[in-house]
Amino acid sequence: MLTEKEKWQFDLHGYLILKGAVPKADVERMVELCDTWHALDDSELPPPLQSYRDVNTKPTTPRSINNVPYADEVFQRLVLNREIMRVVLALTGNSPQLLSVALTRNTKESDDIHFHGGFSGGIRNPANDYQAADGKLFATFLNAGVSLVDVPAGTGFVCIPGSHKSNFPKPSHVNIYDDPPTVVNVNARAGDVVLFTEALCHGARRWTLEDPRRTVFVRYGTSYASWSPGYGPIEEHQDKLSEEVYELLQMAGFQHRKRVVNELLTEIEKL
Ligand SMILES: O=C(O)CCC(=O)C(=O)O
Repeated sequence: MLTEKEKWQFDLHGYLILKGAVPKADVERMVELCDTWHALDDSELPPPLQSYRDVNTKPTTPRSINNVPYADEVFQRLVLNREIMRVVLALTGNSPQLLSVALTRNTKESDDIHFHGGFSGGIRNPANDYQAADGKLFATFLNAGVSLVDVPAGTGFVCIPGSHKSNFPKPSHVNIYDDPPTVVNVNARAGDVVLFTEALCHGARRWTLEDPRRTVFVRYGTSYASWSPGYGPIEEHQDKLSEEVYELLQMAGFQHRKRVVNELLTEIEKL
């Protein structure tokens, strides 16, 4: 499922770039929906869409609209994207759970996002863990950052490569505007995916273009290590989801193999 080179890269850096993983037509549709919904107040969004933070009280926090797969099938296709799922299945030992899908917009006025993730006081958090052994990688909390626009150098996603394995606290002077090799700024193009473990220390530089940055952050965990009671399908809106997406959103025991996983594995093996 992962090539030897991908395993080496992910283990070394804590992220992979999946170039052109999302079809152009889907990217265009997601941009259209992003612009439509972000023009609305929270009270006007089609249920169960909801902002992560209220724009009226936090106007400079980049606004993320959650639950978007319930409102359009393009996001249901995205969460089952074969390239993304090829990596997610390999990293979760074929036991994934879709945790959240956030359609995010950053403008020139949006705050930058300081480093978070990475070293958490020396104790590994089982809900945000990373390990490698026996030729396999394992991560319990993943984020697929799907870029819907071209991101120029100097803006957007930044991380400290390798920090997912760090055992020492980051010096306080290291910040998101530092240079390589400590800090790397990933310049994705529209349709590219930056897939990283949330154990990686990461953040985002301020957006500098007039045209907003639009990104979908699709978060996955292991189906048996969910750490928030807020996760799982929203039962009263179940009819808006395909069976596959509904099952992907569900918690499941360690030994339970989801049907959607078997379907994906069969399809991926044919590729
Ligand atoms: O905007 C970005 O690329 C970073 C987002 C981020 O920090 C997060 O999703 O936790």
